[in-house]
Amino acid sequence: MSNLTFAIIKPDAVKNGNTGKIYDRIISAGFKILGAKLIRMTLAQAQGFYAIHEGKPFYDELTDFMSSSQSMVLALEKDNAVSAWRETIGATNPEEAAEGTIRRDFATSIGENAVHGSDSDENAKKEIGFFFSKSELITNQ
Ligand code: IDP
Ligand code: MG
Repeated sequence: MSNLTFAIIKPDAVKNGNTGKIYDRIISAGFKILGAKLIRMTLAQAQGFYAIHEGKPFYDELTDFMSSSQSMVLALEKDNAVSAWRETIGATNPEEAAEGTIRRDFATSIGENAVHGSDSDENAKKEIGFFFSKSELITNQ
């Protein structure tokens, strides 16, 4: 089990003014923020990041959406970070997300669902490396 995961506050949540509220959820759920930055993802970055979904019917919509405006990328630390963060964000479809989860409270649809969370330790490592250089991560506190 690793203690790292990767999160994105997606363009819908940033646009809707929910960045601060989602930060509060991250902190009150006990995660330490090791890295955070506001970016405007390029289409090529979105396509690379979501390459695993290439060919699925929602791939173009997803990569267009993720590159449509600003998002916040975050490296998070907590015991069992991957499963703890997936629990905090809830199911992909906000209609199926449990009460009190971020997607239940802030997502607008299955596509524009407020946040991303890694699905495995291996992918968490890859995804953090996709958006952060080593010098951008605070690992010595
Ligand atoms: P996850 O984000 O909960 O891990 P994935 O299945 O990995 O869900 O899908 C990645 C992202 O693709 C979702 O968060 C959502 O934004 C989008 N997505 C997934 N399924 C659909 C769909 O059926 N319609 C539109 N967008 C979808
Ligand atoms: Mg996923």
